Amino acid sequence: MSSWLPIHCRECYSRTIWHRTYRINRTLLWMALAMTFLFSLHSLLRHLKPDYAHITSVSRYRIHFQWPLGNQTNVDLTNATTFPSHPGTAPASTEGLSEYELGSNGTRRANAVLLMLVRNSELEGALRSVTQLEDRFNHLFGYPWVFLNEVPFTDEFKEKMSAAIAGPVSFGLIPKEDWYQPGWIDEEKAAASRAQMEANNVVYGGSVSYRNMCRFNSGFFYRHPLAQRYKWYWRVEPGVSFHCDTDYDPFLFMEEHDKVYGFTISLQEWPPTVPTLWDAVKEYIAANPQHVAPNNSMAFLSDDGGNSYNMCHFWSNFEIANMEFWRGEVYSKFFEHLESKGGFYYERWGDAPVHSIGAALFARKDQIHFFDDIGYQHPPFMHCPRLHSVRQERNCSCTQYQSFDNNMYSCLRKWEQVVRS
Ligand SMILES: Nc1nc2c(ncn2[C@@H]2O[C@H](COP(=O)(O)OP(=O)(O)OP(=O)(O)O)[C@@H](O)[C@H]2O)c(=O)[nH]1
Ligand SMILES: [Mg+2]
Repeated sequence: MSSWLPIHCRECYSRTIWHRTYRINRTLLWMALAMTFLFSLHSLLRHLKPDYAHITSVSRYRIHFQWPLGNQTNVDLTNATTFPSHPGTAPASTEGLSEYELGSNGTRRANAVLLMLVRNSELEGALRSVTQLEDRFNHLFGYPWVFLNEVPFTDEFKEKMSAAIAGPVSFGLIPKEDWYQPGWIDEEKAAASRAQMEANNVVYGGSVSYRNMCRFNSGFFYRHPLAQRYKWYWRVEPGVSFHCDTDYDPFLFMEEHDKVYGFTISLQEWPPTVPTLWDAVKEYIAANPQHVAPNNSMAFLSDDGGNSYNMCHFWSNFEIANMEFWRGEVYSKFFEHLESKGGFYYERWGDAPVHSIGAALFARKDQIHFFDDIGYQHPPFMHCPRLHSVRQERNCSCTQYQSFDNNMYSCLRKWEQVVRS
């Protein structure tokens, strides 16, 4: 208090000060209480409501405001159908391409592509998948997208998809010989098998187009001209969901750790779709024992040392993998052998068991990676990261209770036993 104040005022001054201080303290107290309440509510909601956690995450906004993307390049190679793409032929030269490229954020980036095989009619689901992966991952990296189709993409598909993606986008037409049922397949036998499977309620049992898709994904997609220049791919399907942020580069992770194949969900195949697949595999191994990798994951595929197939496979609608592995001599010969059996049409061999068997037998087990930290859903199954800390760090909009990992038909426990053995 200043000494120059008249004596009689000193008391009233001190009362005023006390009164004001009391009022300020009370206001501060209320503000602190309100802040504490809001913070507790926020924490509670982040914990209970994963969607809320994602929407309010700081890193989500960091992703939006960092690293402007480079120019959009729309390359339409819809008519790029002349490429000779048969399994066993030498891959087209990738000379002159550096192993790493510079990403749109100026950092090192892998030679990788986000790849979707899709029908024009699936535009809506495709846009949802693409928007989510851009939001959860590709903002940071600007990896190019490639869309493939056995018929030309419509203008609407190309326009809407290009508008949804900030980086380069290409649309490619699949060569007829890579897609349609080969002429040497006995159509009478194939039709009888389809009818039987349909009668037995095998999913897609009566569908030829589903078989075309499985064969293309098993042995052809990585030879398409638009895929050929890349080493790594992330396979994406329409109608899938990505539940967590991926703020590191999984392609560089694969590259730097000498990985070949990455998955999120593994499960059991339906036996009626692959009655003779394992016989064909055993025949191949017997004729080419030198192709089987040391320290492979046969124990993931077979519970009796390779005699029979236990139906376990990696669910191939999500894959982050090395296309050079598929293009290499070993897998190419393996695919040719399977193709020669006609099982893609006489039965309904899926690309998931075919890829899984190829990766598990011809790569070392440490070259296969389980992406536990990527929350992913392809209805009806989902994988959600197991650790609470990871779900929080990555702003996951899923809970462990929804995860297929705990389901009795999941092969994850078996995979983890194999890794530990
Ligand atoms: N262009 C084209 N793409 C197809 C065709 N059939 C399937 N696909 C695509 O191939 C992928 C796998 O097909 P899906 O129908 O999803 O097969 P699935 O995942 O085994 O089965 P769902 O449970 O129906 O998802 C998806 O990306 C489809 O968009 C087709 O006839 N033409
Ligand atoms: Mg699907």
